[in-house]
Amino acid sequence: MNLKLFPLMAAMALASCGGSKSASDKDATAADTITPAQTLISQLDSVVKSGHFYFGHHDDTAYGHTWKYVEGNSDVKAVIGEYPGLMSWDLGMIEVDSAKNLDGVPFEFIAAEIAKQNARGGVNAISWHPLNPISGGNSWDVSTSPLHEVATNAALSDTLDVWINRAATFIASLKDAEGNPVPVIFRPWHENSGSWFWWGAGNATPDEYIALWKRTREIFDAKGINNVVWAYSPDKDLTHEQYFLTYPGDEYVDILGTDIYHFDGEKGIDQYVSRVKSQMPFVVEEAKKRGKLAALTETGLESLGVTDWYTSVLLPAIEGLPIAYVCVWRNAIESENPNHFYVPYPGHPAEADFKAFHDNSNAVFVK
Ligand code: BMA
Repeated sequence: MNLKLFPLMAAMALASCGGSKSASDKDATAADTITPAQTLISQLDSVVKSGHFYFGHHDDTAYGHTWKYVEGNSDVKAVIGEYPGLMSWDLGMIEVDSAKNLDGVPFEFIAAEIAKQNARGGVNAISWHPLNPISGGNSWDVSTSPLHEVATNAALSDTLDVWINRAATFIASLKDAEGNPVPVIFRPWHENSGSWFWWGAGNATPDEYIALWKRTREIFDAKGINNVVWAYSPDKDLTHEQYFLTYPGDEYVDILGTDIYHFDGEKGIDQYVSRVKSQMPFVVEEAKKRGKLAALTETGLESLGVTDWYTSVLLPAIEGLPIAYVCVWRNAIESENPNHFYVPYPGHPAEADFKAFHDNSNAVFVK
């Protein structure tokens, strides 16, 4: 399904469909209250109201199973002829002023691809896997727990502020060909209900996590950044209470998300479907009550050993759920990580099913 640009809703309607308030919103006069972020919220909302959802893929145009940095390439496009409606990117390493992110993708390239995807009428989402600010290890280094210390460690607090500022500066710099800000979904501090990241459960109390989120938001707001749609995305197997234990609050969040992956191939089908079906309905319900959007912010089956995964597992799992998008993770290059891919590439046995998913579902792709 390709729906070109969804017509943007009338200016006044935008204000009523969510959009957590930023400092710049508060300062704006009535005539210019429609921020780029609100425009994107409206675009996502229109898709949901029409019964569709954006299909997303991480690092889609950066590299694929057999190629790297080939202008215009995309494994999604190679299989179905269109780009994913949403592209996801990661800021990991921007905090230390690196020119490339943790997977080797240059930030200049990311900025250019974000502009191209925006010009196609597509959407961009940004995650962030920053280093551990005490150990200098990666996001998965939980040998130290920075958030237990940040309130009493001024140097650490300063480092965190500098790091968040660098992420904010990059996002503020995202512009289209005319120099207008490009709105993006920003999904920091994700999967925090698990204990694998230094900001996750076990390494931070709920209060410490919420303080981190607020700190992040305050730094962005102080810079007057108005092109960010904020997504909260804890992981799987959460009760309603657990999901909201670390929720920063309606003022800080625009999208209620969840990351749920499919593990264990054929054997794991029932478990995956039941994980989605036990969590997404209350997420969708709460989003609706709060005037927010909902999304399956990360999902997928690595290697697609279940070759009809898209139509026989994913679609039944999300059936009837009004969600703005579903994003699968990256297709790493074969020579570096042969089994790490989430969309089929040409010649893979899941190709025909992915085409059927494109042709027959309400997933949105872009030309
Ligand atoms: C993980 C894997 C890693 C990657 C990280 C950040 O899920 O794909 O190889 O470095 O995401 O993109």
